[in-house]
Amino acid sequence: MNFREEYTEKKNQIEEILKEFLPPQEGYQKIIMEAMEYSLMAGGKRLRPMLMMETFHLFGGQGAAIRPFMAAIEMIHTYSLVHDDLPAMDNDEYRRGRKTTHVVYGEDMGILAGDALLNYAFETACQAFDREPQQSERIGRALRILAKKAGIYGMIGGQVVDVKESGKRVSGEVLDFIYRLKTGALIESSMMIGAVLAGAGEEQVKSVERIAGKIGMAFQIQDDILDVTGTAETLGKPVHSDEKNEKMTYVVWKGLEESGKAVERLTQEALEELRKLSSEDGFLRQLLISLIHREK
Ligand code: GRG
Repeated sequence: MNFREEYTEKKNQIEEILKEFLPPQEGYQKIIMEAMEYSLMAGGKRLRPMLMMETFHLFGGQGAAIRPFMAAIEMIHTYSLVHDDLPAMDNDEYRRGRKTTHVVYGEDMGILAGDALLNYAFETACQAFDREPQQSERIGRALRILAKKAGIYGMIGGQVVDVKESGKRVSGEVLDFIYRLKTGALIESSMMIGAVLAGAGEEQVKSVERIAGKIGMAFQIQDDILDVTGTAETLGKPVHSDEKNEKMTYVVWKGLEESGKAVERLTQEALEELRKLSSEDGFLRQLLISLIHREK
């Protein structure tokens, strides 16, 4: 199997896991379950659960505790996209190739669907306690990582500064802070949770956090590049959104060429550190390399 085939197979497995953990569509509040499914099952690269699963395997992880966490991280990621698309934020009409959640279900349900996905992510992750009660200590540590990296010291914190600084020419230091938190934190938590659930030691988890931090930064810079060079058809969302929202980006700061070099350099640094954890030239390495030249 080549890389593309393996990627598609793994992505399909993740889609099955997501379906397994979605709430049944019933009760007076049924509409919110529909909106949750609409946004969660809209496609997307499924990068975060994939990184989680691959890191879990890197450290020889076994057992079912990882599955609810894989669903949970994609729910949190999806909630962030749903809220980011709202009129009060980026006010975007398309995401993952289809109408955004608030456009289909109304702004009120768009807000609530995001809230619901965030809360349900933790309800889902807690199911790991039922599936692997003997792993409760690891599951507790994984939950702590998930909560922190999604919150004010992670993704939400980064988004706050991003929104607050829109339209201003921020310093490199602030831009770095925004990228590390807004995009990096969730990627860090994906890989760290995979490591923790597999029983990796403290130093190994720290190393995974550094690797994921670099990958997160590279991923966001590539996102900036694609916002300038990509097409709406390929990306499934509008292009030139940063310009529209007067966002200071790495591309605005350093230009396209330097930004491309930064993506390459950060990824190589991550791969170097990954080699110290495992010399295997497996799927995870190929996945990280594929992100350098991703087109969506
Ligand atoms: C609203 C609390 C809150 C946070 C929003 C993640 C985020 C912060 C905003 C979304 C917009 C954006 C540019 C985020 C940076 C991270 C990023 C590049 C997200 C897109 O992730 P992909 O490319 O999306 O993995 P798919 O659709 O493939 O899952």
